[in-house]
Amino acid sequence: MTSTLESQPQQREETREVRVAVIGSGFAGLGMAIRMREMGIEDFVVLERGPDVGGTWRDNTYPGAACDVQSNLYSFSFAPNPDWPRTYSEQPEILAYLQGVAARYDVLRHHVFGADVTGAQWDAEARRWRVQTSTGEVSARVLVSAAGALADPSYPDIPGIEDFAGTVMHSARWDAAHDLTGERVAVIGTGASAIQVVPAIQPVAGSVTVYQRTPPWVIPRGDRPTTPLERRLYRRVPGLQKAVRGVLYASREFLAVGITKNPRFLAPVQKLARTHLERQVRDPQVRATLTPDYTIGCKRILISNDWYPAVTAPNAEVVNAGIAEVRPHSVVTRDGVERPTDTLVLATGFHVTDLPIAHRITGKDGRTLADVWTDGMATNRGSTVAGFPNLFLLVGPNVGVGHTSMVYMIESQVAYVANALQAMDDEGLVTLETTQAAQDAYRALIAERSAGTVWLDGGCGSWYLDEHGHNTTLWPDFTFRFRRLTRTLDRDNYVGTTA
Ligand code: N01
Repeated sequence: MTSTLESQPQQREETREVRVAVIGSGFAGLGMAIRMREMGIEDFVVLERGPDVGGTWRDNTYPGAACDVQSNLYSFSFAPNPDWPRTYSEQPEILAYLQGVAARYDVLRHHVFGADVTGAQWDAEARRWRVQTSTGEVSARVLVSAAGALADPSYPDIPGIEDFAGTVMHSARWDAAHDLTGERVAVIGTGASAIQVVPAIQPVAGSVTVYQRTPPWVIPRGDRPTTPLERRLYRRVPGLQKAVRGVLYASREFLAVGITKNPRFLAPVQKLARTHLERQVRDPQVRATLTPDYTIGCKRILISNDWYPAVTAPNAEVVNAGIAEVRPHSVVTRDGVERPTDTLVLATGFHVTDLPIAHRITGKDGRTLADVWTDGMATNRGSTVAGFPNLFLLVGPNVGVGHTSMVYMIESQVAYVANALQAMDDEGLVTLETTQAAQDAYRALIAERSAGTVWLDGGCGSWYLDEHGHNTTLWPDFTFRFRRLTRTLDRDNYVGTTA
């Protein structure tokens, strides 16, 4: 489905006016679009830089890409899918699910694909957001950024990497046309993406060398195909699937106790991970290389049954000497060893604490979000920022979760933004802006709850923490507490103006 903006990108000169512009069409942008339609709001546009919906699930097509949260939980609560083929779905099924939801809830006609948002400024006179995109300009009363935290790949700054003569692929920008059969592949990184891609490519590659900076803790993956009986039952008795979802939610929330309250409660999980490693890796030296020296949960807990078998296969090797440089046909480690290499796979993560979209959104006083966040990302409820009227962030600062489904957090935030839109309607408000005091109080709450979490005390460095060592990415508590905080609009924390 196309829109005027999309179909006439060159000819269009006038600015399209909408009530709400949403940036991004992943889980968050779609959830927001669906919710607005439910509220009777049709005057909105979703600006999506890619060619399709799906966000990270459209972009991450590397072999083995899958979700490490069960699909019965990692899906919209209002759109259960009785037909998930596996308990933990793979990327193509999740993308198909999102495409199906977008079609079913009829939000595609609100989309402009190929619309990369290059800038957005608050126009104080018009009291609107002026949004520039690669397909034209939009003027919106309200701007919702659902651009995602795992949207922009982070490329490592390794000497010589730009002169590498072979193929270089980031895990989030996979080139499916490139055949790895028989190649000498170097994988940089051992995070959630690497532990999925390595087992998928190791059987076909000539060799795989994994350059590890920090070993991850890995626990078994309880994945299995769903049975026809299960699927039939879910179709006939939707309440059953809902109950399963509830059980999954509750069991995962137990992890929040250890992660955010007292890391001692993580001891059994760490024991499980250690046993998993010991069972799958016999060689004591390799085992030592693969054993983390920090508390489990400090970095994301990874789940895999085939990571250890893959990295200990005869054609694989884990190297933790550190990369000194990349040469046109090889990788050289700090111990002086040079390994001939055909393809470099960069499983090196994303820009999370330095969100690129933050450089593009300019508030009331002419400063961008990045400018006002130089000493760390701060918001009210992960959703609004003082000095940025009528701007809402989805999957913004301190909304991330490592132990459960991001979709739960997204739905909490979407409800919050919906309440804000409703309040604007009810009170006839033209602008709504959170106060600095509310933002400071929320920041203090995040700092207080982050103290004692395994992310700060677990003995590791991670992208969860910003350059000042503060947690600006994850929600440091039970997720139901975030839902409670965002269930209604904290109206006292906002200043509204009428026409
Ligand atoms: O990225 P990461 P990811 N030289 O940042 C290493 C989600 N996700 O794409 O740990 C050498 O976690 C870095 O080393 P270190 C999920 O939220 C979900 O894997 O910093 N190495 C690390 O090992 C996840 O948390 C699923 O020492 C360098 C790796 O690269 C998030 O995406 C699946 C380096 C980066 O790990 C990101 O995961 C996949 C350098 N210069 C991803 N720079 C699901 O299943 C970085 N590294 C839902």
